[in-house]
Amino acid sequence: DKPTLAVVGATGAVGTVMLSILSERADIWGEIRLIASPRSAGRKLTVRGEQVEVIALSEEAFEGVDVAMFDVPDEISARWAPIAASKGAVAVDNSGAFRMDPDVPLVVPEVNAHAARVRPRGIISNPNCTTLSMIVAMGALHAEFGLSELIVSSYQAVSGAGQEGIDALREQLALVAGTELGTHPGDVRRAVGDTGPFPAPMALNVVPFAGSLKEDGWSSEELKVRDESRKILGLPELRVTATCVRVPVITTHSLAVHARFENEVTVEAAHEILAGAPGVVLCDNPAEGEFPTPADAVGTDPTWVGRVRRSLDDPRALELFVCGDNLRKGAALNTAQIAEVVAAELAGGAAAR
Ligand code: 11C
Repeated sequence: DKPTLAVVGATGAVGTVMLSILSERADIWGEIRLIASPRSAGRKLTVRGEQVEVIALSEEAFEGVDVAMFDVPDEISARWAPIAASKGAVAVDNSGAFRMDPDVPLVVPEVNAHAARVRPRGIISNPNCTTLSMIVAMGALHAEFGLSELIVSSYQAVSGAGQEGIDALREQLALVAGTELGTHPGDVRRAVGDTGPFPAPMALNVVPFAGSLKEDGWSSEELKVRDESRKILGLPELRVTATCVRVPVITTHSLAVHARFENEVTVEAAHEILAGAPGVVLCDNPAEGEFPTPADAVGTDPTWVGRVRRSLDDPRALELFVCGDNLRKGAALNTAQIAEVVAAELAGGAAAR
């Protein structure tokens, strides 16, 4: 029998992408049950070409579920993922609620699929979209050269803040389009008024802050990039510094990466590794204007890598630029891939019994 999958948070920005990804990928699931808040119950959504009615989140909703994906805020996951697990489902959670729990693996199938097998709480976490947008490429380079330090700056899309973020940027762009705004201090801020989920206008701007403020001036996003990269790569002492910046892009996060390794590196060797790495596309021919941009990468699955250079002052370091769709590999796709790893394991176990 094919396993039963539950999608919790089916109506959100990531949930919507999840339904289209489930409709595109190999059809390994039996029932796909759509779960959301009571407010959305009764709505009909399309998955695998069929209309499915959304049911309200409740304990009973997890009866008979083998794998339950959660694309909901941290506090909803914190409460409901353990309930799904107690009902016998493997919970694959895309929130920040469990990522750093030592009893919850943090999985990127191209990098550490093996970690998904050990899940004492019945929960597997999906990383933050900023970490995910670079980690497949960094995992491939680490396997060859041995990573010792990461210094990254992110260029994060507004959809990282959900549908509210997308709506805010679209409204702001409509307000500034065709004007002379962006030439005097504060003119964009005054024209835009309410900045929605962001601490400053997103139109005609870049904002050096994402997430919430933590100790010593760091943002939650910056700490997540550090903590999660260490856990996924199995390098608890890895030196990581991140500066997370929001840019006026709808979807697809980018990162400028300075990566230092144990061994000397060459661009040729890095190109060869990246060109052969599953889940990575090398797009690096600046002479022909070829490098990744969010406008080209959006809606695609891979991590796009370009601008690969050896640091001028350090033969052990590479500079590169990566782009990854934050709603696909950064969220829904990676969750779907983890769920597929679990489904394959469950099928193997059933056969063995
Ligand atoms: C952003 N990366 O771009 C965030 C959104 O921990 O899953 C995802 C937050 C998280 O705003």
